[in-house]
Amino acid sequence: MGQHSIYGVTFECVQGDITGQDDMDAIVNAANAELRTGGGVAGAIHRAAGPGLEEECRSKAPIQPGEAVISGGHELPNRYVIHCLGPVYGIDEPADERLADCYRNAIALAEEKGLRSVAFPAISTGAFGYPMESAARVAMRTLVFLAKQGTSVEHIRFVLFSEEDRSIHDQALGAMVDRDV
Ligand code: AR6
Repeated sequence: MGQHSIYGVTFECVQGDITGQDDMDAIVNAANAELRTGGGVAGAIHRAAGPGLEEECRSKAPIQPGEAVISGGHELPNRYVIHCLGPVYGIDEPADERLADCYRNAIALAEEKGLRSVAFPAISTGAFGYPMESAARVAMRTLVFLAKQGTSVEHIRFVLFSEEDRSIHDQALGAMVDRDV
């Protein structure tokens, strides 16, 4: 529980809403290929950001599974939104690689912009059907590996809707601590 410092990066898992992360430089969107509003995370982010977000994203779409693009935060409290298209479970294969690509590409964009803090939702685990435990393991494995390699991002927060999902992510993170990845 709480925060873990792993290879110099602070990791944490909290229960909450991805649009309420005022102290983070960027939040990540579990986007659709067209980068439009939708249900779940994408709906919440576009509602909170206002219509300017969809407008800015129009020229960047469509994106492929595993890809990430970055936009301004508009009316959100965050400077940037990083939009990731997760794999549709059972369709976009190999699912674990496409999901790992999302996390790798999101961090690469954050590094390009010199961002220090990024908040992620559990990409692909809602409408796209990725089982929560496996998705959490892929996410943590990928991000801890990036931390080990060295990243300018200092703070990574997972924001999960339910306490159960938070606990699943916290356990997946805990399993990576002290493990040689
Ligand atoms: N804050 C944090 N987590 C949330 C929030 C929120 N406001 N809302 C939902 N979740 P999803 P996907 C959780 O469906 O599976 C959209 O319609 C949710 O419980 O947002 O990648 C897009 O338009 C789940 O665990 O993303 C795409 O078409 C997780 O966030 C498609 O869904 C991801 O759920 C993307 O599907």
